[in-house]
This record gives sequence, C-alpha cells and structure tokens, in this order.
Amino acid sequence: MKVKKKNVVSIILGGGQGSRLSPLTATRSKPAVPIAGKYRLVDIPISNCLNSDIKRMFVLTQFNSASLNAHIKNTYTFNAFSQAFVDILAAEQTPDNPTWFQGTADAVRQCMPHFLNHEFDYALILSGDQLYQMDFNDMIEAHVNANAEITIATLPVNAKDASDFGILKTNDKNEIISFIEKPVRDLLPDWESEVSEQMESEGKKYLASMGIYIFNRALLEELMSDPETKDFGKEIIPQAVGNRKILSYQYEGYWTDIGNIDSFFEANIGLTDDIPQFNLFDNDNKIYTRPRLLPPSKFHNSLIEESLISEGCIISAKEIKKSVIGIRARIGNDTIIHTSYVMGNDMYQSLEEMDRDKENGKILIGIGERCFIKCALVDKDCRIGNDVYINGGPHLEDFANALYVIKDGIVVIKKGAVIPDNYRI
Ligand code: ADQ
Ligand code: ADP
Repeated sequence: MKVKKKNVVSIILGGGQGSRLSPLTATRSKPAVPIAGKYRLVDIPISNCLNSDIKRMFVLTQFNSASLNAHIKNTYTFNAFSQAFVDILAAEQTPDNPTWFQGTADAVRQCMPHFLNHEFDYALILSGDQLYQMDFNDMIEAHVNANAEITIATLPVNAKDASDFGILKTNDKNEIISFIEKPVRDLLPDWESEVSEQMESEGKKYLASMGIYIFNRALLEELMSDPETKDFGKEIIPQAVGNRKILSYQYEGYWTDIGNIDSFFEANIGLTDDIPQFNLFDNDNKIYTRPRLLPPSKFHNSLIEESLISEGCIISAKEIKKSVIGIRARIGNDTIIHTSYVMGNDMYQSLEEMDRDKENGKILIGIGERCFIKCALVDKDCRIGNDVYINGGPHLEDFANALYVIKDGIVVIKKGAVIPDNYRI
C-alpha cells in the first residue's frame, strides 16, 4: 500500500552533548559540523528525506549554534504552498522542563507538543550522525503492509562492531522478538542471526539496529507519556519488544556511523576512493546544501591525486593526495597534504588584510608554505604558518592542548587555531 507523504514527519536527532566529536563540536552544534568539504552533517538525513519526498522535518539539538541556524535558514527555503519545512527545536528550559534533553527519547518527549501540532500518522526518527543514502519509502511501505507499530531499520554487522549497536533477533515474519542494547562481547554468541550468504561470508552475523525508527503516531504519544524512559536504545525499544509488533526492515547498502572522530575522518577520506561507497555523484539522490556562489577553485603548480577539492579554493600546494579540501581553503607553495581533511574557511582575507597581517607578523588565514600535513583534520579558519610539520598516525598517543587534539592517531587542529612557523606535531 502506498502511503501519502503528508502522513509522515521526520524527527532528526541532532545530537546530545556531542562530546564524541569534540573538539569539532566545541563551538557549534553537531548537525552543523562540516562534512565532505562543503556540506554539514545535517544535510545527509535532510537530503535522504527530500529524496524520499518527505518534506516536513524537525531537527532536535542541544544547542543551537549560529552556524546551524544560518545553514538551515539559508538552505532549506521552500515554496509557501508546499507545506515543507525544516524546524530546529533546541532544548529549552521551561518551568515544566528544567533540564536539558536527558537522552534521545527524552528529546523527542520534550518536543512532542510541537510535533502534535502537525497532522501525521507516522513519525520517522533518524540519527543526525550517519552517512548513507536510503529511500525511506520502501521502509514506510513495509511498515504499513506488515501492520507494524514500530519498524526498525537493521543491517548485518560483524562481531567486532556488534558491541557498539543495539542487536536483535527476528522470527520468520521479520518481527523483532528480542533486543539487547550494545551487548558485551561474552554475550555475543547468543545473538547470531541467519543472514544472506553474502553477509555470512563477510562475517556479518549480527543484526544491528541502525537507530532509524518508524513509530505510529498513537503509540509514540503513548510511549512518550512515561517521563522515566530517557532513551530509545536503552529503554523504549527493549521495553516494547514482546509487547508490540516491531518489524525489522533489513538494509544491506552502505551505512556508517560518523559519531566519533575516527569514523568521521574515515568517512570523509573514504570519499576520495576511486569508487566511493557513498556516492556524491548521483543524479537521483542529490545531497543538498547551502548554495554559496563561490568562484571556481584556482591551482598553481599542484599535483592533486585522489582528492576532493571544494569551490573557491586558492591552492599553490606542491602535492595533495587522498584528501578532502573544503570551501575557500588557501594552501601555500610547496606544501604537501596527505590523507587529511582541511575544512576551509568562512571568509577570504582581502589583499589589504593580508598585507597588514604580514606587517604585524601575524599568520594569514589558511595553510602556509612548505608545510607537511598528514592524517590530520584541520577545522575552519585556522592560521597555519610556514614550515609546519604535522605527521599524524597510529604512532601518536592521545593528547590535547589549546591548539589541537590527537584522537586515535588523528591530529585535529581546532577551529581558528594559530599554529606558528616551524611548529612540529
Ligand atoms: P547510539 O548512536 O549510541 O545508538 P545515541 O547516543 O543515543 O545512540 O544517539 C542516537 C542519535 O541521537 C545520535 O545522532 C545522537 O547524536 C542523537 N542524540 C543523542 N542524544 C540526544 C539528545 N539528547 N538530543 C538530541 N539528539 C540526541 C543508537 C541506538 C542503537 C543503534 C545505534 C545505531 O541506541 O540501538 O544500534 O544508534 O547507530
Ligand atoms: P562553523 O560552524 O562552520 O564554524 P560559524 O558559525 O562560525 O561556522 O560561521 C559560519 C558563518 O559565519 C558563515 O556563513 C560565514 O559567512 C559567517 N562568517 C564567519 N566569519 C565571518 C566574518 N569575519 N565576517 C562575516 N561573516 C563571517
């Protein structure tokens, strides 16, 4: 049965404290973190919704940064007759709700009055930190045809990853009969499922929740009336299993969680592969973002291999390999950049500003000359001097100071950091 899209609203969980993506979330909310050089994290779930013809979206966030507001306001402007919208709902302290969102379910609960102002039969709940392209129509159709009360998108994972997810088992009608949130390793053997031959051969024998849910409106309202349940994974889903009809909608395409520095970095660098698993070059599944009217990127004497270079860059680098370079990046002569994500800049410096900075011994915005940068994530608006050497990799221990953080061997240069000439990491 086809479902009218006007019956579906989507709720995008934009992030709790965002500490796992710190320091990228030090001054901005998680949905506003720049990804792939020119997008923001929130563009991924929003684009999936738009490509699935779901046009009413709420983004739930703990704090509402200027960049998130500007991005949503300037990007997702719809025709007044379309009834489409993207609303940001930030945690608000009211006399009834003195606390911030305590978890994913609590976030949804606190915003229920906003949702209930709208007509809908199904709520599609999405995570704001996943990279994937999915047509939600198939999932909604499966939900409606099975007469389910809740549907969870699932995918097979291997034993190494299973402890990071909600793991479930189904009966022969794909109904979920048991669920455990992030099982400890010792319990895993009990949680194997029958999977396709292909998945079996890849060792993916555990069915994981993708954190993508469809709820019937009445049930969501009922479940949200208990203020003691704070989280979907820890309480709502485990308590509903056995009492409610919950369908598993199995997905086998590319999907990855990008909630921490390591996976965020891998996902960005993965885009530079010959044929990346996540396809930015797809006529039918566009990734929407803010149109910025930037000039074309300009190169001088540079060798670029397997890299994504965004618009408006001025690049004199000697070599850029396996890297993602964000909008308005400026990279000086003879610099080498390998396996790194440079987010770029919010503004250009004028020639006068640059001259003034040089006269005052100030480092210019961008990356200077003769630098070597490997395995690094350079946040926006950094001023990196000349002859700077940043050699990230597994040989480095976790570390943090005012300028940068090292996590899992990845050197993260903080937004706006000033790295002096000859600095070595
Ligand atoms: P996790 O991703 O570990 O597991 P969680 O940390 O609750 O679950 O985050 C889910 C999403 O909600 C993330 O996008 C997060 O940023 C956001 N979020 C968290 N707290 C929030 C809050 N207070 N306000 C707004 N947004 C918030 C979940 C499920 C698992 C499942 C994995 C799949 O619990 O069962 O396997 O997702 O990734
Ligand atoms: P992010 O979350 O990406 O770090 P910010 O919230 O700091 O971004 O700022 C992004 C927006 O602010 C951009 O749209 C940019 O145009 C604007 N902006 C940043 N710096 C300046 C500046 N010096 N003057 C005017 N606008 C600025």
